[in-house]
This record gives sequence, C-alpha cells and structure tokens, in this order.
Amino acid sequence: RPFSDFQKHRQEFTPVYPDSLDINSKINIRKEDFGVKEEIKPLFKTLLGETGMPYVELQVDDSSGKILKTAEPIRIGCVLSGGQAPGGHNVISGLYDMVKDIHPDSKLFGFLKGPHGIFTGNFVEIEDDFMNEYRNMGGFDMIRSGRDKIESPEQFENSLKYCNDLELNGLVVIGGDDSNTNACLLAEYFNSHESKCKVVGAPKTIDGDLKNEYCEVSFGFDTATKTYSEQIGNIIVDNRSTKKYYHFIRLMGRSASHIALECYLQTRADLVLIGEEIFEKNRTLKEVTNEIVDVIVKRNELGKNYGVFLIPEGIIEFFPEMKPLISQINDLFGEKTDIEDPRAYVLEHLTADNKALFEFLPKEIADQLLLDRDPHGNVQVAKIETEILMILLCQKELEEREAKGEYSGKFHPQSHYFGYEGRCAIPSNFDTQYCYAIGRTAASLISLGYSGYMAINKNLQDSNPKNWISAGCPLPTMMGMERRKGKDKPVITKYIVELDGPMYKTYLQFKDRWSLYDCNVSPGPIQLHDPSSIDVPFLVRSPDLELL
Ligand code: FBP
Repeated sequence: RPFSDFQKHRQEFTPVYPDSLDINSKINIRKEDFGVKEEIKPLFKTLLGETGMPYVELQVDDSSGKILKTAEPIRIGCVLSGGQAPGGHNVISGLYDMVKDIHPDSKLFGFLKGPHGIFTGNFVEIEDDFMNEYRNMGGFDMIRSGRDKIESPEQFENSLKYCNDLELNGLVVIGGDDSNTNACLLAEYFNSHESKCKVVGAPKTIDGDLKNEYCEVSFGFDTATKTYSEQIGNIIVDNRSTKKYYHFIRLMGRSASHIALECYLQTRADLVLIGEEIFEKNRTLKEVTNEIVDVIVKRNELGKNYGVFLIPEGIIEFFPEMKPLISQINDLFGEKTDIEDPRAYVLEHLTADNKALFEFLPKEIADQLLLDRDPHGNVQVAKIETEILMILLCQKELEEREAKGEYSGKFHPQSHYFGYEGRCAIPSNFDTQYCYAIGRTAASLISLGYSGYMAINKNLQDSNPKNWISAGCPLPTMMGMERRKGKDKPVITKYIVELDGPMYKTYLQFKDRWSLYDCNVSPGPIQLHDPSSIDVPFLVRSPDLELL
C-alpha cells in the first residue's frame, strides 16, 4: 500500500499507556460489585454463577502484585463490528503488542468482515508487517467490518466451533452497544459449552451513546466531532463571506444528539436541534419548524438572511408523532423480508394517525422510513434526509408568514450531510492513545480469565495516559430490556443527552445569543503534530463556561 509522508510519520508513533498495562508492572485486581438488573440475570446464568460478576480494576501493586507474563503463549481473535470509528486499528495494535508482551509466541487473529467472519471461520493471522501498516491509521480496512449479528443457533454453534478450532483463549469484539450485547451473549454461550475462549468487548462508536458510569466515552467520537467541527467552521467562514445561504447540516449519530451538541459547542453554530429535548418537551414537527422559523425571522429583522443550523440525524425518531409511526412500521415489518410493495403494505396496516402522518411527509422522506432495518432492528437514519425535510417545512412556514405580512426576507437553503467522512479520519491524539490502551486492557482481561466484560479506561480528563485507570466492567451490569423487531431483547442502555447535564445546560445558557449575533468560531483541523498532546472532547470534560 502506498502511504503519504504524513501517514508514515504517524505510523511510527508509539502511544503512551497506563502503568498498570506495562508488562513489567506488578498488578493486583481491585473488585467491586455493581449488580445486574433482575430481568437480565436469567440470560447470563453461567457467567454470573453463584457469586456474580464484579467490576475489576487493574492496579499497580509492587509488593503483592503479579506480572502478566505467562509461561505459555496465548491466542486471541478480534473482530471489528458495525460502523467504522477512528481508532479501531489502535485497539488491534494495543492487543497485538500486549499479547506479544505476555508471551512472544502468542498469536493474534483478525476475523474478516465483521461478525460474519467468526461464524464462517474467515480470518487472518496478524503479524508484524501487516500490523505496522495500520498503526495509528483511520478506517477499519485492516480486517474490515460488517453489521451481521450472531443470532441463529447455527451461527452460535459455528462461532464456537471456529474459536475452539483456533484454540483461542479469547475473542475481542470491537463494537457499539448492540455488538457488545451480542458479545456478552456469545460469552455466555461459550461459557455454557465449557469453551476456554473468553469474550471481551471494546467500546466503539462515533455516536458517543456508549457511555455510562463505567465507560467514560466510546472511541471515535473525539475524531469524528473534531472532523465535523472543522467542516462546519469552514462553512461558517464561507457563509460569513457572502452572507447568502441558510446551511442545514445534518450530522451523523444514529440516536442520541451528542455529536450535534458537541459540534455546536465547538463551533457556536447559529442553531442546533436536540432530539432528547424535543422528546422530553413533546415538541411536534410543526412546533420545531416554528422555532427555527422564529430564528430566521428575527435574523432577517437584524438584516441577516444567512445562518448555519445543525440537525442530528437521529432527530427523526424523537418527534412525538414520528416515534409511534416508526415503531409501528418496525413491528409491521418484524422478521418479514418478502413484502412486495412496502409502501402499499404499510398504508394498508397503519393506524389512522400514523397513516395521516405518513401521507403528510414528502414522499421521498416517507419512503426512506421504509428502508430495510439493520440486523439489530435499527432504522437507517443515515439514509433519511431530515435536513431536506426541515428545509421544506421551513420554506412552507416562511411562505405562510410572508403571505400574512410577517416576514419579507430571503431564504436560500443549502443542505449538507456530514457522516461517513468523519468515521475513518486519521485518529486524533486522544483516540490514538485511548484505543491503544483499550486494546492492551482487553488482552490483559482475557489473560486474567475474565469473560463477558467490556475493556475500559477511566480518568480520561487527565491528559497523561499513564494516569488512566484500566478496568473491566461486566457487560450484564450495563444492560436493560428494550423492544426490538417486535420483541423484548437485552441491550446496553444507550446514553442520550442528559437534560440536567453540563452540555445541555451550556447550550441553554448560550443558545439565544448565539442564534442572533454571529458568535461562531472555526476550530480548524484536528491538530496531530504532537501526538502526546491530548485535547479531550466536551462530552468527557464538560464545557468550560469561562472560555465560551
Ligand atoms: P455504530 O453504532 O455501529 O458505531 O454505527 C454508527 C453509525 O455511524 C451511525 O452514526 C450511523 O447512523 C450509522 O452508523 C450508519 O450506518 P451504515 O454505515 O450502515 O450506513
């Protein structure tokens, strides 16, 4: 593969990692019981056993600790699951270096094209040259990814067979909330079939919704939001130069509005919609349209017929009238794959309210709601052009206000979608180091015999990775039950924007001023020149009001 000078320079960087992950450190395990919801317990009987699964923290202890080097080599498989997120290759390089530190003859295998590679036994052995090409690089192209879910009894059986045939001590599933849930089901299955293969997850997703009291942030969020913020900043400056357009920018992020909110605070765009706020306040499409139009009208009164508005892609599911429509469409499709004319089928079966809304939506948007769900039952919001929907609704409302003599400005909208370009950028300094530490943690957990855990690193506000805390959190502790494809399923509870949290409070404090007075900033490109300097996202460190 050819590499740019910059890529070559970046490949040479060796990340810094917590002292507890240094192979020469003596470590002890601190355990704490965080419990598991009653309804989840029956699903993980053998993992939980009589005593449950404690949270485990790796601590340096020079007096009574033990080093992780083993007399026998270990064998680990890894898989990249779901959407790409910058830093995935560094989870693999962290794993690789740790297994070799544990024993030089240890082996790392990569299952190809996501979970499909596990149940079809499609894998490669990862060796020095192959690994070195991908150190600190973006993308998931090293072993590729896929959205398959290990679901059917045959898929579970075959996964067990191939992991046993490879004599794996462990499998690391690098994925989001759904993939980590799947990893835990696999861990239980392997355990109940007395396989020595442990299963450990790694928290991946640019969406930022895999976050809880144990996992401070999923990897990829930092790079993706910095990439989008750079692009938004560029549009802001372009717009300031001509003062001619209203830019409606839809930002990737399947469900929660973290990406849009982070980018809003980074760029101080003129307006952002927050899905969680819309849901909490039960605000309809019409009400939200009116709020956007109110801003456009006020800006016109100040002589401004331009602006930059941010729209999270997941917003469509938060409108009170949309949720029942989407959920009825999900239930109607369920496991069915053979519907000839999906539009006619749903129109025939929808309730009167849902049907009225379906028919009110522009046809292209309504049709996008019918696209196939992903294997986890999620609506493919990345394919729904919500920015165009909002433009059309605003246009209509502005025309009505113009007819009533309440508005006489110009409205020239431009639509954008920032999504895929943020998912494979060269990882930021934070993601580079964070992912490497996660990889080393996952290998350590497997070597210590833990299964059904997520490899995590905490204390991320500390800009020196040596001071981060490496740990394993039991996956069942993070789970609750949710309705998917018409059935109740265990899922890792998604972290959504907290309306009493610091990010949202900052938004509330500034939104009126920022919507009218061009307070925008252009953060510029991700700074990569000094890999050791880490700038963590607001989602981790909370915004500093003094600086805004
Ligand atoms: P993960 O949850 O697998 O990390 O994927 C997240 C995501 O990037 C969403 O933000 C987006 O809606 C979706 O993937 C797009 O999926 P696809 O790559 O299948 O179009």
